[in-house]
Amino acid sequence: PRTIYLKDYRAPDYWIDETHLTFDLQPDATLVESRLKVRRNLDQGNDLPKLVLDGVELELVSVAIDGQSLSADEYVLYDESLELPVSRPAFELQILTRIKPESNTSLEGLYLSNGMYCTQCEAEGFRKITFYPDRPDVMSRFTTKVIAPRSYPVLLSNGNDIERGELDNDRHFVTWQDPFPKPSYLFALVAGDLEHVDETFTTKNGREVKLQLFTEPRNIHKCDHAMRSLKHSMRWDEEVYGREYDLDIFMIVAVDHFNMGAMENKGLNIFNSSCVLASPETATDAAFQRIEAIVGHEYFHNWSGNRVTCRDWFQLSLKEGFTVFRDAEFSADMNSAAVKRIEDVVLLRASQFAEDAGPMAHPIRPESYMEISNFYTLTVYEKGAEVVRMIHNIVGKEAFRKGSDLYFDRHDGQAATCEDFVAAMEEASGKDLEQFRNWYNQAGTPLLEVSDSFDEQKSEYHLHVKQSCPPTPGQKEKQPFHIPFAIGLLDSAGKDIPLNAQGDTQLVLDVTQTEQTFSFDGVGERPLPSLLRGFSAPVKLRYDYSAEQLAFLMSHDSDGFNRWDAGQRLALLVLEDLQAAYRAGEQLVLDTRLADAYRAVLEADDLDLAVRAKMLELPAEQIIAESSDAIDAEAIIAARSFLKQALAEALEPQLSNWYTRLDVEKPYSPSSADIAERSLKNTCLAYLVLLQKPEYRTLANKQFAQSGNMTDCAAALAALVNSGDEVLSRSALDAFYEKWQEDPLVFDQWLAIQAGSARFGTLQRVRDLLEHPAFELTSPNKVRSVVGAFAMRNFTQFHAGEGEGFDFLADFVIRLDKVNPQIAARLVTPITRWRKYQSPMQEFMHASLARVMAAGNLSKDLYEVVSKGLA
Ligand code: B3K
Ligand code: ZN
Repeated sequence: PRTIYLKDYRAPDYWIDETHLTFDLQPDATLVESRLKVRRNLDQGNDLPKLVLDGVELELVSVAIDGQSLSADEYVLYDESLELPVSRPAFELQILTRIKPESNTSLEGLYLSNGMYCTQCEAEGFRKITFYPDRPDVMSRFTTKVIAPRSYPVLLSNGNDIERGELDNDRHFVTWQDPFPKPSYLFALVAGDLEHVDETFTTKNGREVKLQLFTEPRNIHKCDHAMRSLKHSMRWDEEVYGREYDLDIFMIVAVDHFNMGAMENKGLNIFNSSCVLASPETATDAAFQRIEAIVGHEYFHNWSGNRVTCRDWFQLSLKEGFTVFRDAEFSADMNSAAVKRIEDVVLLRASQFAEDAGPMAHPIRPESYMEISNFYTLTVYEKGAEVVRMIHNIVGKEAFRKGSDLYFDRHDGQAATCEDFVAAMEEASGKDLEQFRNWYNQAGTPLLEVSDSFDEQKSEYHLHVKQSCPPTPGQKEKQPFHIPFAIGLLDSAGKDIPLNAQGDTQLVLDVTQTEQTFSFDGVGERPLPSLLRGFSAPVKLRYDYSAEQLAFLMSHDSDGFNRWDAGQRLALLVLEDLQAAYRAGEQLVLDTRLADAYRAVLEADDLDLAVRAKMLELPAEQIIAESSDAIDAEAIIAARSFLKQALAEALEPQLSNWYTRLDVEKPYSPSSADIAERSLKNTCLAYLVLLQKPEYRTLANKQFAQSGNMTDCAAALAALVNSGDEVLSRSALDAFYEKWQEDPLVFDQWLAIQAGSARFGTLQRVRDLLEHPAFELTSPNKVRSVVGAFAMRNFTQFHAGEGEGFDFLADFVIRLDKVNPQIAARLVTPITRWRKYQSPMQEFMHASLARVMAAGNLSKDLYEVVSKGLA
C-alpha cells in the first residue's frame, strides 16, 4: 500500500458545485446515478487536467459528459479511480454505477444492517458508492432521491425532504435536499421499516426544529434518554458556544451493525444502537452516560466538523479533538465534573499513553498514513481534546470563547486546518502559541521530572522542572513543549499557601524549557506540592512523593482531581513493591499505609460518593504496565490481584457498611446522585465477593435476582463471575441468558462480562462464545464484546499461559480481516506492543504478530498496523 503525506497536500483540480444522486435500492444490485456540476479550480491553473475520481469496488455502468456518453476508450478505469478527459472548464458529468449492499461487510459505503439500508462514508466510504472526488475539501450541495420498494417505508437522506411519491412495481421515492455545501464524507442515506419518536426544539432565535429518532419497532421504547440528551446538547451549545442548529429537521437513526459509536452526517446522524438505545432494565449507568456524551458529540459536530470541516484527513483532530473537548465539558456540566475528568484521564493513561509509546505513535496531526481509518485514534481524539483543553487553560475561558467565535465566523462553510484554529485562538487572546504548536507536530507522551528545594532562611521554595519526550517512530529528537503546569502548595495543616501578592493559591506555570526553576517567596515552612492539578497537561509526572505525603494529599488537597490522583500514585507505589516482592519470591504483604488511606476514604464524611468510589478503584493493569519500562505481566497480575483481595479483607467492615447503607430500593434515575450511589455500592460489592464468605455471595446473588435496573444487575453478575464461585456464576449467567437472549444489546453485555472476567474469561470460554449461535462475525458489537473484551480489557486472562491468547487473537484477526478490515486492524493492536514486554511474553507476542503478516493478502488497514508493529 501507498503512504500518503501531509506535505504532498494540493488543492483539488476541480470543484463540484452540485451533486444530484438517485439511488434505486436493491440488495444485490443498487443503481446509483450521479449528476455532478463540475468546475475547474482556477486557483490551480487555466489548463484542463484529467479529472480523477475515487471509486472502489464499483461496477461502472456508464459515463456521460454534458449528455454525451463516453466510450470505454475515452476514460481509464483503475482499481481505485476513474480518469476522465476534460475539454471545458465547467460541465455536467453523469455517472451510473451498480453496487451490492448485501455483500458489503466492511460497513463502509452503503450496506445492509438487519435488513435496513444505511451508509457510513467517513472517511473514505463514499467512493464505495459512486465515483467522486472523495476528499473533504471538495464541498458540494447535495440533492438525493431515494427509490425503494414500499416495504421500506422510511427513506432518509441529508437536509429537508422536498418531494415524495409513488412509483410502479410497488416502489416509492423521497427526494432530499441539503442546502449546506458538504464534503462527501457527511453524506448519508437510510432506508428501512423503522418507527420514530418526534419532538420539537425551539432554538434561541425562535426557530422550530423537528427532532426525530428512528429505530426498529421493537426498540421504540428505548429512545427517551437519547432524545432528552439531544435537547440538552442543543441548548448547551447555544449557551456555551452560541451555536444554533441550522436545518428544520434533525434525525438520528439507530443501526445494529456499525464500526464506531456514531456518525455526524449533516442532519442525519447514524448511531450504533448501543450508543442510542437505553432503558433502565437493559442499559447500565455507563451506557446512559455514554449515550448522552455521544449524542452531544455528534450534535456538536454540526458546527465543529460540518459547518467548518477539515481540509484533509491529517487535520482530523481539528474536528475530533475540539468536539471531544466540547462533549467532555458538556458531560461535566450535566453530571459530576470530577468523575468525568477522572474517567477521561484514566482512558488517556491506560490506552492513549500506550499508543504514544507504541509502533503506531503519531502526533495529533499525523504526517503520513497508509489507511486513514487507522488514525481515528485515542491520540487524535482524546489527546487532541487535551490539547484543546490546554489552549482553553492558557488563554482563559473568555478568550477561548472569543477564539471559537472567530474560528466559526471566519471559516464557516470552509474546509479548515488545525493551524486555522490555533491562529484564531492566538488572535482572540493575544497569547503567543508559537511553541505550543509543537503539540500538533510531535508524538509521544512528555515526561515532567520535578524536584524541589526549600531555603528556610529566605523563606523561598523552588520547583525544578525537567521535561523530556521519548523518541517515537520517525521522530528521534523532540523540541520542548509549552506545558501548562497547574500547581498548588500545601502547608503542614493541609491548607493552600498563597502563591503571589494577589493571594492566588493555584498557579499555572508555563513550562517551556528543557529545564526550568520556579521560585516562590514568602513561604514560611517547607510545603508539600500538589502538582499537575486537574491534569493540566497530557504528560507523565515524576516527583518523589513518599507514601505518607500521598496519603496526606489524598485527604487534604483542595483539588478534587489531585486527591484522587494521589490515591492512584500511592497504589502504584505499593504495587511496585508488591511486584518486586513477587519477583523475589517473597511473600506478599499489604502495606498498611494504603489500607489506612483507603479506610480514610471510606470513612471521610465530606467526600462526594462518586469520587469516593473512584478513589477505591485500583489502577488498571494497563496503567500499572504503562509505568514500567519492561512490562512483567505476571508480576502485575499477581500484585494487583493480591492487593485487591488484601484490601477487601482489611476493609471488610467499612465496605459492608456502605453496601448496606446504599442497598435501598428506589425507582431508577440516571441522575448523578443516584449513579454515584450505585457506583459506590457496586464497588463495595466487587470487593466483598472476593472474601470467601457465603454471605457476600448471597448478597450478590440477591442483588442479581432482585434489582430492577441493569446497572445493579450487571454489576452483581460481574461480581459473581469474578468471585470464582463456579456454581453461582454458572447459574447466574444461565438465568441472565434465559431472560435476555432476545435483546442484542443485553446479550452483548452477557458476552463481555464472561470474556472480560479475570476468573471466567479464559481462552476456552472465549472460544466457546465465538461458537454461540448468536455470535456474528459481521457484527462489530459482538466482536468487541467477545474478542475486544478479552484482548483489550482482560489483561489477566489475555496474558495467561504461554501466549495462547496472542495466538488466538492472531488467528481471529486473520479471519476477521476478510470480513471487516477496520475492526481487524483495531483488534490486533495489543500484540503490536510486544517491544514493551519482558521475555518470554515479548517473543510470544512477536511470533503471533509475525504470523498475521505471514498470512498474506492483508487489507490495507491491517497491513499498516501489522507492518509498523513488526518494523
Ligand atoms: N466522525 C465519526 C468517525 C467516523 C470514523 C470512520 N472510520 C464519529 C465521530 O467521531 O463523531
Ligand atoms: Zn467525532
